[in-house]
Amino acid sequence: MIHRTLHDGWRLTAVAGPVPEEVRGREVPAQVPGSAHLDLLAAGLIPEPYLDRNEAELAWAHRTDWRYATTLAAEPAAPGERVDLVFDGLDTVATVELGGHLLGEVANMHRGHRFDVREPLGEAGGTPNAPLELAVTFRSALAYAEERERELGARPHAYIHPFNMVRKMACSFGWDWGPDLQTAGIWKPVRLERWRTARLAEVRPLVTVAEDGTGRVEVHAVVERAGLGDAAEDAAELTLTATVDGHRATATIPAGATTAVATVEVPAPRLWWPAGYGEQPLYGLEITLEAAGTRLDAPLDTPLDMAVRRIGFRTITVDTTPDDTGTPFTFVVNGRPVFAKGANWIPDDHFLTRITRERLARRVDQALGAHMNMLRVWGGGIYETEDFYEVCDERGVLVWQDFLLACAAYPEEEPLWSEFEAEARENVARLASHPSLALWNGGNENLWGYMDWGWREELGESTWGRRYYTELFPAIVAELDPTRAYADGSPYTPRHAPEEKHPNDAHHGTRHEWEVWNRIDYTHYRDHTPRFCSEFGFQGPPTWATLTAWIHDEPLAPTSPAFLLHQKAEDGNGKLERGMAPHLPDPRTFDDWHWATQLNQARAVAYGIEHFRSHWPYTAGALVWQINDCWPVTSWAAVDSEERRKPLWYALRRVFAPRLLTVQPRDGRSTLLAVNDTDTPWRAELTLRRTTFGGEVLDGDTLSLDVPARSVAGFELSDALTKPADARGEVLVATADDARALHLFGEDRDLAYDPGALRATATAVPGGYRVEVRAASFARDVAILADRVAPDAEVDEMLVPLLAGETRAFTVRTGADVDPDAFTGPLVLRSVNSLRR
Ligand code: BMA
Repeated sequence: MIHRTLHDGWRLTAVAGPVPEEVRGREVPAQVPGSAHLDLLAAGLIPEPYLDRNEAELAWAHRTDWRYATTLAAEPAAPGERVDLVFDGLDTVATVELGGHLLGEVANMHRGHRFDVREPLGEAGGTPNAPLELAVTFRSALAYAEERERELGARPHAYIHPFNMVRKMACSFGWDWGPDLQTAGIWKPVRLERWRTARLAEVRPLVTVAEDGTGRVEVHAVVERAGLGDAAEDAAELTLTATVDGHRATATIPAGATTAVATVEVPAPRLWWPAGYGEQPLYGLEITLEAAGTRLDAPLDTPLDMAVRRIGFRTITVDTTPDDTGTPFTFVVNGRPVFAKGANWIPDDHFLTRITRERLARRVDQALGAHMNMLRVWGGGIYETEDFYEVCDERGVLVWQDFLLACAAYPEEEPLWSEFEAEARENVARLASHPSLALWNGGNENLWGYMDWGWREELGESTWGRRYYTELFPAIVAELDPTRAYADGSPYTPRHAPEEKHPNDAHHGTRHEWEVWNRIDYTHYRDHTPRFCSEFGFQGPPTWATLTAWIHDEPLAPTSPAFLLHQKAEDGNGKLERGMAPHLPDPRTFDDWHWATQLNQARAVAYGIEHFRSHWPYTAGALVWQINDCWPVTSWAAVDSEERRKPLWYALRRVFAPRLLTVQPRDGRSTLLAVNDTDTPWRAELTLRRTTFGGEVLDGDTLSLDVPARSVAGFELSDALTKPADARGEVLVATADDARALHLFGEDRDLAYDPGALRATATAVPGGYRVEVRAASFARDVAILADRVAPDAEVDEMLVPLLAGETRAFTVRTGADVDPDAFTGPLVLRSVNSLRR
């Protein structure tokens, strides 16, 4: 097998549609993999799409057709040789031509395409051909989707465009955190493959661990035979060999057959664990395909084809065995139930081809840094890349992968049915080797939409996707990767037909909590105790440096034009205001608004997580909506598009920490819950103090904490601790080791904080600055908004409570040389106290 990548010499032209004068007919150098917007940007023909209101100005591109072309000089196929042109991904509706031969028409960015190009390359032995033109012409995916909609009948979908009619990333067409910039391009590698006799068309390593600890790697291979009518070649007997850690297995593929399984057993391999449970040993797996017996035309040690994977030995199941109260949804890894601490994941840049492995690694490290052990790849994005999965394999982050359907009814008719089948088969096989892949899930909120959002009336007799969730996808997972758990959708109630039971029932399976944020206050997180909360979240603006780099409204305000274009949620600003009003003082300036909305986002989500974790093992997961952003925007993200951590990230690190203290109501009483998500008992002295903001201790208690591994213990608090003399000026503090819980007796907007509580000094240290902050009186959520001083500045800790008399040193890392006092200025050193009442 000879691979030759074809990434050079591409040119791009807009060939049809309402194209602006300066772009019309212009040929520009094109990057492959890449996308049309990025090529025009590089050529200086369009403005930066994410800046200010440029997104709106680029709407013409929705209806543009694009042509990518390059020249290909390649030898004709030799006798007995196959030559294929392989695209790993085309975005999306495309016609592929080589030397004037039409190779095919495609319409699915979530799968690859392979074309036999022997004919266009010319006769073997003939005169070497002149370079041929290789051209890929993309039609407007929107125009195509609208055509399918007219043909198949409209189906309900979120937002304005019928993304449910074409197999293109749903959020390409805009989302409530994403821009409506409809990309087109050769978005994954393209190459020429020359091969003989047979190639590995599919390799699926299914890895399990037997009861006795033996690792088993079943390598399922599908081969494609050259099929050149050469009887000897087609009848060749082939050998499949799989090697792991010096252990080898072979399987024979008899003449005419195209599948085989080689099973390697590895005695007592080291187990792969999620982060927080153990290590992530990875083993190399090599697979070769050889012609059995002697071949005269190839050296013996040259296989026909080969593949390598990195695998890990572990078992992962989801326990959905009904119990007294309903149906759990608990991930079990190597026999151990795991509380899934994590977040939902969206594409990390709207322009997918800019996302590097390094960027993904930094993002996954931020998830780990906040003590997460799971990411859910949401169904409106993509089947994530090898880079993403490898990074998660290495770090022990479990991945829940949605099939790509979100917030819409999907037709079950052609051409969609076959496309869904093809993409599902390809991606289930492609990702099978990854130890981090924990679950295949049918899609996002489609079962719920059908049940609750008026779709049924709108749909009448039309199909809506039911058979994808309940028939096609589970059958494909069972056939191609029976080692993986499958769920019909999120949210969903396991073991029930979609019409039978409410998919968002708190007693069964997964649940999304969106009443909080959309309609009710975040304290209502406590109204439900779900078995697994796979989505919940609250908006906040991006960090100051990100916001001001991309939005230049004068004056900058939540209602200024560019700011509003970067707030995509329905009534987003209204929900921010109403979400904050019961809790924090009304912000008087935009700076205060920015800080207060970020703080309220962190508070809201932390409130939910403390509640969910306190109910382990009944509740077995909390996945925040969302960890990342795909452009600069006000959103639910914890990390913004320029990779800066919002205050929410720091809150997540605290509430997802292995050991957590939290005060929760139990049977009408304030109770301290100690959550121990580690493998050792948590034995510590627990001190409880009710003090005035000024530091006078009014009541106290000391208990000895002894919480078994991976469990939660509750301690009822006495009235003396929980009944304040002056609700406006007292705080209850519980401390054990490095965990601390606070309990206030009112909302911040009503409390008597001292606005002058903090004194701070900053000094330069190697690599940045050290900021020492002392509280004369209780200060809540102390933060240094370092990016306001220098765009690269990052502080080590944020949202720290300081009791009267306490001092805390913060470290700011930055390459900038600034006046240290900048870090203690009124817009940088923040706390709840600094919000004027
Ligand atoms: C859920 C998600 C996304 C959406 C988010 C915030 O519906 O599945 O579709 O972005 O809520 O509204």
